[in-house]
Amino acid sequence: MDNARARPSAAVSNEIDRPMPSAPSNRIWGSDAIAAVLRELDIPYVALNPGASYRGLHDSLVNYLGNTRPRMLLCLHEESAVALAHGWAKVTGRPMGAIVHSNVGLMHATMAIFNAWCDRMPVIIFGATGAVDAMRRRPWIEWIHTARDQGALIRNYTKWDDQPASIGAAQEAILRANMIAQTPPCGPVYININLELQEDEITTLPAPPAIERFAPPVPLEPAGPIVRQAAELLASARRPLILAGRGSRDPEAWQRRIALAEAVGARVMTDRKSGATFPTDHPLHGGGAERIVDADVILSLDWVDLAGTLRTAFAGKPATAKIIQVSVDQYVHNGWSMDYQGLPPADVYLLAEPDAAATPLLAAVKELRPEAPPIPAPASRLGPPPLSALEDAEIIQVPHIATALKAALGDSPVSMLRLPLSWADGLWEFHHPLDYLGTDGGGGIGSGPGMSVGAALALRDTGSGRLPIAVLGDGDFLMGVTALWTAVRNEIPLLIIVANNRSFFNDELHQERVARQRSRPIENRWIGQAIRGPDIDLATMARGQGCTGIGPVEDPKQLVSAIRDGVAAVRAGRVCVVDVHVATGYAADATAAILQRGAG
Ligand SMILES: Cc1ncc(C[n+]2csc(CCOP(=O)(O)OP(=O)(O)O)c2C)c(N)n1
Ligand SMILES: [Mg+2]
Repeated sequence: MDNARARPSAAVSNEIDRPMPSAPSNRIWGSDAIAAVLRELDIPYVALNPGASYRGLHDSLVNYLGNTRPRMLLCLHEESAVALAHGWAKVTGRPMGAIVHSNVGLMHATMAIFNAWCDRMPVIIFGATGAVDAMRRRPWIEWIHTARDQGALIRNYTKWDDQPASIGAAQEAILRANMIAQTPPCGPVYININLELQEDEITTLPAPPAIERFAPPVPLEPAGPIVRQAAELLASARRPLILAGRGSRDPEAWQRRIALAEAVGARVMTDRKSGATFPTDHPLHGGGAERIVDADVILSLDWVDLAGTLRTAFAGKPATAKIIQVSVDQYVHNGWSMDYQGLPPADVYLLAEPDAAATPLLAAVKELRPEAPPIPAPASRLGPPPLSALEDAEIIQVPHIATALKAALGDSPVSMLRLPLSWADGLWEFHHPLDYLGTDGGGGIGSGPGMSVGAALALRDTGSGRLPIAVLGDGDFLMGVTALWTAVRNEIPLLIIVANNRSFFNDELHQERVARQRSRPIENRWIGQAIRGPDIDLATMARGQGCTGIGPVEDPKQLVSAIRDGVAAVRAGRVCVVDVHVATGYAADATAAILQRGAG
């Protein structure tokens, strides 16, 4: 058959990548049995970049399972394949698959795997290797693409990896991977399926495993004296503070956090490294270092880098408040990466998942203090600059993007999939766990586009009714831009606004700081940093992949209409990139945060 004609048109969504049926046959291969477990586990998608090392599995997914449940999402780079799965997990809390070619594909994927690891997100990565039996290796290519211990490449930032030696072991490995990835602290896992296992014919398909007997464990609610101890501290505190760190996207857990804070009148701080965990316009929300210093009891709900936060607030002196730490994070630490951060003091340590701990904590606190203290009057909010600011401005500043988004969107529900380093706190309020998804986890730029596509897919498939918006830096966008093709190909609506300062600007700030320390010209900070001459036309890059591309928008007076057009395009189901040329420079608080503790 003519290959070109056999390919279905991408324009008809239920025809995307639908294979022609295979002739009925009783013959099966090892990779069919492996693919069958993915179906049993209801893994919805596998994001992949192809490679001969897993051609057996690839065939089984297409011709044995018919490319449905799981369905392939072809990516143009392995880093985007894993980033897509990471973005999916950020919304759903569940893993999807990513498949990467033997060693070389895995090497490309490493940065994204590290991001998922640091973000404690479940992702199941499948890989492959050439024949373990050297007699069966094809000359040259299969030798360079075979490694003795491929998992070693990523073992330091995955929770578990395996290279099973039989079909039964492969099935068990997939079940175990699914459990481990989703057991808090969650994280990426890797299964390497060698060529023989995939490509050898088998006589019988093993019986499907009883999936429900291999489900990830439900996080335990802490109980007993330790909960009582924490509740007593909270209930008797005069100035309690909750540091709401990593949390789930579960709206009920969100409500319990609010109830806990209100029950004891605790102030609540949140952190943009993590997704939204508390309403940012709640009267109890907000504050900075002075609030940490002032508090007499601090409850950390898996706050990322509690020790560093305390050390900064107390200028290196010991924290004066009693500290309650609620986290299971130390279960996943290893000695390679320091993503476990500094060692925080803890007067009471609940080794529990924060969302599971909130229920018994709330009950115990209410028993000790049945009358909740009055809620303070709401503080005045910063919010975006008024629309008139766009009339008066000569150049677009990052906060103006918030102004234009507000004007274009009104109150319609959106999810901020990502906000850039230059975005100041308070520009956008979060009222729901899906209002904001946090950052990359590992501080590896280039993840913005891929994670946004995965998150937008999840928002689409779960019928969230939310418009997915990612505001990305130009450096982040450019490193991962080809992920957008996967969104167009699979009809995943997504709005990307690039806060384009034509620079890796975060690092200009670092060069400026060094120049100041050394009394050297700060005027040179842009060299080796500015993405200029030629300036890159991001809208053209977007259009080249089938997106709607708008911009560059340089005139502040044009910003609202450009973003309105972008929103309309996404509402019509498209992927749209609006390239907004913004001034180089960050809001003062964003600059200070970056220089003290922010991006490197
Ligand atoms: C993979 C990777 N390379 C380099 C860095 C160092 N780095 C941190 S932020 C940044 C600049 C990001 O540029 P952009 O996305 O345009 O944001 P801007 O700082 O300009 O607002 C760089 C290069 C990094 N964190 N990760
Ligand atoms: Mg930039």
